[in-house]
Parts: sequence; structure tokens; C-alpha cells
Amino acid sequence: MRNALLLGVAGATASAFLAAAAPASAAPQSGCHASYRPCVPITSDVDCAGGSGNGPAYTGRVEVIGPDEYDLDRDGDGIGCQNS
Ligand SMILES: [Ca+2]
Repeated sequence: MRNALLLGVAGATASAFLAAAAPASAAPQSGCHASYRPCVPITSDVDCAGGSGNGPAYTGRVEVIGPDEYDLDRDGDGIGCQNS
């Protein structure tokens, strides 16, 4: 019985560890917009650094890999802020 109890405790500890680790591994891009690479923050608007946009966030050249919600790729070639 003692061994069974110890195994039960070990199993519960492992399960708690996995549950705590899962969200981090499932969302490694947390805080980054899914449409852009490398990381562009998720905020009200992002403009090209050095451009005429008013922010509040700015980025340099980025690859657009999803819907261009921030309108960074004006010519639609998949690269945003290419003149930055
Ligand atoms: Ca472009």
C-alpha cells in the first residue's frame, strides 16, 4: 500500500507539471501577432519604423505570413516595411 501511495503522489506531481508546461509550449508566440515574422506586438496599430505612421508600435522589415491587419505590406509581395 505504501508503494502505491508513493506512485500516486509521483503521478499527480508529473500531471501537474505537464499541465503547467502545456500552455507555454502550445503558444510560444504569445504576445506576437500571428501574421508577422519576426515578432510584431499585438496592439491597436503597428507602423513601419521611420515611416509616416503614428504607432503606437513600430517595426522594421517583416515577413507577412497571414492577414495583413496592420497594412504593413502595401504592395502585397509578402514583405512588410521593406523600405525601412
Ligand atoms: Ca511589400
